[in-house]
Amino acid sequence: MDLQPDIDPQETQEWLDALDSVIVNEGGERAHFLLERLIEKARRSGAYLPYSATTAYINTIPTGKEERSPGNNAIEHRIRSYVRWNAMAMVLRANRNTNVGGHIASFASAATLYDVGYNHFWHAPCESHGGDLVYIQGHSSPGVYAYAFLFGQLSQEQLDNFRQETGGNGLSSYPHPWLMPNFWKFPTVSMGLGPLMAIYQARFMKYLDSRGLAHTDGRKIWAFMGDGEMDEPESLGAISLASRENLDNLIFVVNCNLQRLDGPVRGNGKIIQELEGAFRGAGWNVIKVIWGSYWDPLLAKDTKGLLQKRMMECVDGEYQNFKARDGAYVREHFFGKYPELLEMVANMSDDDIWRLNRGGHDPYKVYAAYASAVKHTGQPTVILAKTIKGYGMGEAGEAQNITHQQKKMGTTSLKAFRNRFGLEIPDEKIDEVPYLTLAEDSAEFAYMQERRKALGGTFHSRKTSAQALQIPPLSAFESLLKASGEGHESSTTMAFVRILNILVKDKQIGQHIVPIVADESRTFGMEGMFRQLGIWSSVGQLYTPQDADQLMYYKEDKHGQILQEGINEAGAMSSWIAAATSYSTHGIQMIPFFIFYSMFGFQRIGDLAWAAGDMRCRGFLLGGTAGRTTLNGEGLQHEDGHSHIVASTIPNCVSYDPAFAYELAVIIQDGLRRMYLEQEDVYYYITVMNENYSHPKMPNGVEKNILKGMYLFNEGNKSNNELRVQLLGAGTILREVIAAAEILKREYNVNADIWSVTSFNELRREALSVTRWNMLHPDQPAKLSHVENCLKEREGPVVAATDYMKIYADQIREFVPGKYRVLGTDGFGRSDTREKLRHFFEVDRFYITVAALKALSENGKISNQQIVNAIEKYGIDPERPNPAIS
Ligand SMILES: Cc1ncc(C[n+]2csc(CCOP(=O)(O)OP(=O)(O)O)c2C)c(N)n1
Ligand SMILES: [Mg+2]
Repeated sequence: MDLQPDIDPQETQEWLDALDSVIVNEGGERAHFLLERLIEKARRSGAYLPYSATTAYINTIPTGKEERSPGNNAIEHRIRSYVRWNAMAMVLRANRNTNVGGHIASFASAATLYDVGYNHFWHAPCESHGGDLVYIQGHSSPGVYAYAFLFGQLSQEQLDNFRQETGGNGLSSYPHPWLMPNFWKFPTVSMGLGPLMAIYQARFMKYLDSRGLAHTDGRKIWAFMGDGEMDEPESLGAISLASRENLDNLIFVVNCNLQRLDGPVRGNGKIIQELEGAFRGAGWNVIKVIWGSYWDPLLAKDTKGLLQKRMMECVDGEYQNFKARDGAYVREHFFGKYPELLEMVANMSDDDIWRLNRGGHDPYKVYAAYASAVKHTGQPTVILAKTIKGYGMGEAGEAQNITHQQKKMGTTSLKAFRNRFGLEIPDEKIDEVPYLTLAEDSAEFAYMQERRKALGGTFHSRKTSAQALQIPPLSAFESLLKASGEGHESSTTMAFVRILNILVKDKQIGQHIVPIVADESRTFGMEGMFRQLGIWSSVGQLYTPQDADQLMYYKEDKHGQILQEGINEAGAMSSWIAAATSYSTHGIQMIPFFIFYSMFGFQRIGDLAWAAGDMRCRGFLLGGTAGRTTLNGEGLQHEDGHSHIVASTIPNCVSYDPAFAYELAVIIQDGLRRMYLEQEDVYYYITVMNENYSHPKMPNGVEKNILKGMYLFNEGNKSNNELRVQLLGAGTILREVIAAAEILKREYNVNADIWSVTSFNELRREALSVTRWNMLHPDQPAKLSHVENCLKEREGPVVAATDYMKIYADQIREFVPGKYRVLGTDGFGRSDTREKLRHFFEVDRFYITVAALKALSENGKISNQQIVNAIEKYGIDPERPNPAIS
């Protein structure tokens, strides 16, 4: 907002003098109060004063209010310079012989931001402190490795194996707990996920605390991110939740180096001002760290505000350009705009002007910002630190548009880098780009050790397990293992809610259960849990709920157990991730169950689900109202026929599509055992449906095969001279398979063995691993996969039908002996009754019957005329359009 020109400077000065006197005599807070009153008065009197969420383009913390670092700045500078060099060296060395990539410029701009944290702020978990959690910006990883190397945590061999992991002892390109489980905690390199997950992590810490499960007081979440990264909707999408929930345990540090990959972030504007407005408007505490200490004397001289004006009017594209040039250029193009400013710097050399530093490179300014952030209460804090991308790279990339991708530096640039940071590397060695180490008896090494000791020890480490939980036996779910009985029809979603009810009441693990919903509790029939468990709220319930007089009223509670995330799948998933990694970050295993509309699961938040695998999450995801034809009325955007296919792409996600209540009970009980007793790093995706039907009693001895993915549900009549087929069904479509078996028997004298396939995904994984073993062990007796074991002695062609795309059942084709036909629901969903949808998508009992007859005819057992007759009899139009593309 541009103000009018000053029409009466004398009057202005009187007001400013009055304000000065208040600040000096009564303090800044009083001045703030008076200004607020003046603004309010002006507004009430009719003046138009638009709201402005931004402040001048200067540091938020005035020089006089900066808390001084107690550290030894000379030593810290040397350590930081070593880290800078080594971070650059590892990338250059890795790319000499291989072409594995890596980034220099990002960490070069962020080195001070990390260094001040390591030396003064970030606690490792120890007796007196639960430990801070730091989300490192993904492609700044070389700097983290370089620090850990200097500290003595990583070896030179590991550094030389940067991005070369397959031989072991390598370092992953970015933070990946899957690849470095003792080192990295948070996968952040998919931009936007770090900020989002950090917010929910901070909130989950408060949840654990208020439920009395962990003491998280004093622990902070620090999340580092790039200014370009802030364009991801995920980065800013949850910031209002952070302020609404008063997450004063959360600190964002946005490294505003003004550049992203291709060029400037806001060449024509100012990213720091834009972010200041967004965060302040959302209710955050904003600390801008724009200018370094060398600017302080100039700003002190700027009594007329002309320097500030110039600072404000200059756009980021220019600021970037200045730092790719030199002092003379800055004099001419920055100060040169106004003669008074040129005068201001007249007695400074070009080198002096070049030395005018940016806030994010000034350890004093960074320290002051961090010190202020950790003390701030009632709000989350964002630190907007202005830096230079590729700082120190000189002509090889500093502040240049190409810098992000630069992985090579010539001798001249290396020498300039060395000289700039005062490193002692002889000229003849420079081209080797040797790693710099600290002698164990050096002051720097001792300083690093002392600093970390004072902050609880080695910073980069990750816990891989916590105390095992005592898991209820399958008999705890006895009511689900019995037949539901005629007239007691229910859905697998209802079965799930019953299981959840049993679990929350369990004496051993009940408190560890975290039910998570994204505003769909009523959809899944879980509203009874509101009253019983309470919805967690940091402030309790400040109102009388509308349904207070009802048994199952909407109860919010400080000690509530349910996380009701609103219409926010990404946020709910982030909460789930925080809970699912609680064993590692908080030393207590939590058991999250996130139930969501399956269509808005993997498809919507697939990248978080992938990160959850990387992060070694343990927990349950429930895709509710699943199945393309089972969710009948909701149509194209809701009917999911592919979430299992996406789930199968995540290596440690175990997925099931159960049909009956007892299958669900067996799967969840075993999941609990694997994840919380054995502490396997897997997570579960289970689809549950909303179709009501009666559930049979669990056949004897099928538990193991339910878990393997396939078991014999019903064996057809054994008769040598009759025809036979093998029918495979999954989820609700198993019931169509059962009906088809009856038709086949009744009308065509075909006997069918019926198999319930709880997971085609698990079947394929197991079969592939058997095939692999057989290939690598040709001299040993071949093993058989579970699919082969089930079907090898069975007679007749095999027909499978599911409520998912055909490729779901198709994936075991290689292991099915003989002829194999699959039916599935390829295509866009649409609204109608289940019956009509199943007919439309060609997965109902009649199509299964026709598919079986066709398979038998190809084996020469049934005449084509019989199939033609069947098609006609079931009202199938052979010329109808293919539903997969209609
Ligand atoms: C979701 C996603 N999209 C794209 C990328 C590729 N990428 C890696 S770094 C980068 C630029 C980052 O710029 P910025 O956030 O400003 O970080 P800086 O390197 O400048 O610190 C991009 C586009 C990614 N990692 N994640
Ligand atoms: Mg950037």
